[in-house]
Amino acid sequence: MSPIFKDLANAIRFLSVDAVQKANSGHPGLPMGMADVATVLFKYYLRFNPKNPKWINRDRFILSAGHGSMLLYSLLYLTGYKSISIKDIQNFRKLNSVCAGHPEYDENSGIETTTGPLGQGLSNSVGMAIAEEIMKKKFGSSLINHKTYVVASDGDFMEGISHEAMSLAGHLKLKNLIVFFDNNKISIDGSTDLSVSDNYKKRFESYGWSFQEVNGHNEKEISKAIKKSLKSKKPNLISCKTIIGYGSPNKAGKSSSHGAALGDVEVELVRKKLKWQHKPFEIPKEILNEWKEIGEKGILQEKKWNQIYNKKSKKIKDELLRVINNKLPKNFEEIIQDQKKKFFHLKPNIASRQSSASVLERITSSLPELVGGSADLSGSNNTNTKYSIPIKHSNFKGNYLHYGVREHAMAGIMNGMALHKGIIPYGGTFLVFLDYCKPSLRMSALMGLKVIYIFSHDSIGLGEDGPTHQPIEHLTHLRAIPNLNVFRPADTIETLECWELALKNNNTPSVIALSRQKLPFVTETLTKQNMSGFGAYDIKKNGSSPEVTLIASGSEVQIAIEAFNKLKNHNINSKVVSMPCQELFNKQSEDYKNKILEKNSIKISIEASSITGWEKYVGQKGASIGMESFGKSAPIKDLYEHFNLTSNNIVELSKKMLGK
Ligand SMILES: Cc1ncc(C[n+]2csc(CCOP(=O)(O)OP(=O)(O)O)c2C)c(N)n1
Repeated sequence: MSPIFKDLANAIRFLSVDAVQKANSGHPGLPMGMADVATVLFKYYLRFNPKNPKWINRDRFILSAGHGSMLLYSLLYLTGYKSISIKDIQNFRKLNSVCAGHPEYDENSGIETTTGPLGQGLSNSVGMAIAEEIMKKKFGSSLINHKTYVVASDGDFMEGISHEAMSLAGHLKLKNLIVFFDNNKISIDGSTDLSVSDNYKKRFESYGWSFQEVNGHNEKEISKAIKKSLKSKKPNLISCKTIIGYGSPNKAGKSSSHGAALGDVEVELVRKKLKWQHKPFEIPKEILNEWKEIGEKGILQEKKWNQIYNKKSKKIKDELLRVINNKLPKNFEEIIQDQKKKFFHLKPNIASRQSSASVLERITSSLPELVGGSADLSGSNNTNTKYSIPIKHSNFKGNYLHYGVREHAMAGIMNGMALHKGIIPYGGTFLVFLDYCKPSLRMSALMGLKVIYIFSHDSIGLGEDGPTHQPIEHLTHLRAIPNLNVFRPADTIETLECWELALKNNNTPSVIALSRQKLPFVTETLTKQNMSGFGAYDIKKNGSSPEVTLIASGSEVQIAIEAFNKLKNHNINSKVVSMPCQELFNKQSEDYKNKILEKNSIKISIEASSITGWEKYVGQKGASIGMESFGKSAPIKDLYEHFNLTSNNIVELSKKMLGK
């Protein structure tokens, strides 16, 4: 006899309860509450193939409420993903277990994104749904036609990012997005009545979503709602009235089931109440078989899709494979070299944000997978070009997203597009507004995604807008994030090189910090080699053993060069190192680093930013010129004088340090 629906759902409940009990930490409440919804989704609707977690046209399943990770691990194990065995589940939360405390993205595991910081998964799912629409337009609806399903909790919807992301999803009418709201009215502090009284129906309808409410423990109601969503012309919220910790006699409906093991005694009581007589981690054969059959349906689904794919032209097949495997077009190298020559010939004195626009203008038409955007600062970030076509709900053929003033959602959505595959997202705002998107940027780095952040107005050099708009500590913050390349190019050539590096790195996101103000062209020689790829290199050198080494980035390289010339007049041999990327420099050989940092010279760094972090390069005997306070509102020239970011200051300091 086939196991009844409740048995399938209870298999999730008990794997979760027992794994949390064994680890003596974790969150049993959510998996117990959402097991029925997940069972309906996986049993009847979700198109996925556990044998190939990377199948491009699979439906995506995102557990935005990442604390309920055991829900996801149970589903992946039960449906037959190789990545998660019963042993892994027994090792929940142990060192190196794939079943980590919160889901950690791995494209081979079925874990579609890293979640845990509430709200991130929701914004990722919007990015995935956008990516699906864009790719559908490009490759045709016979190849790309999947859904994005999400489980989100009260906490997800309290977070600001959810408002930004859901609003944009409504605006874009992302009909293939289906979000299950685990509406259990419980969060950590107790009842959600303590802190929220939103009318979710009105909230979502005002965004332009379709809203349905169901009993989250009623198979038929859940199924009916999903069926209706599949025909919707709008994004879908299915509010599932659930009981957190469902099945626990003493903890169901209470926050005590949210984030701690239930305890041996209570676990036994749950077993009695749900009539589950099996030992921990033991799933009866017929239940496991039925779950495996649910997973096996996907083999046929993918096979059918492969038949469609195989009938496509070679051009379409190759292009789809190229973009989903993150390979740049064959002529990319040529384009970069050609543009480099052009820049070198022209030697433009333009703001690096304009240089970035020139690079984009050159590469956009050859890189159809590039999808740009800005949080309402397109003209200032110079993120759009004459080849940028806005993406609208009526036209997903475009390559440019107007995110509106939604920096946080922009970053979360870019992560979602990169996770989906097939798209290289870049997006812009002012560097100072990093603070408004940092949680998602951190996730780009943690997941190792190719996401490119264009942060213009990168210093007090932006001038009159004043200290609210002038970044000070931001580069230091960024440089402290592991697996993130922070670029700050000095001129057009370096900007091109930094873009090249960002586009070639498939596992590390990039920030390209760009100036508002004009910068002189400083590159002395045309090289095929990407000099910025060394992180730092000599841009000027006087004599074989300089007494002073000046290290600068971006807009301050010109000041260092000015100082270099003045020092020459004082008979002091110096050199200038341009350091567009500290992270790449840190990875060079000791020999290279020693050569650039000139052991026997005194070292002075100059950057219109916090000096924190520069000690590493200038050493104890060195000095750093930078910002040690907030900026001020004034014309740029006055600001650089006021804050002593001048070549005269460098010269005086050098003389003093050399005792001359
Ligand atoms: C950004 C963020 N802030 C705080 C937390 C800590 N936290 C984890 S779950 C949670 C709220 C729990 O309530 P709910 O989202 O309703 O989940 P449920 O209790 O239903 O499982 C909080 C505050 C977090 N994970 N992410």
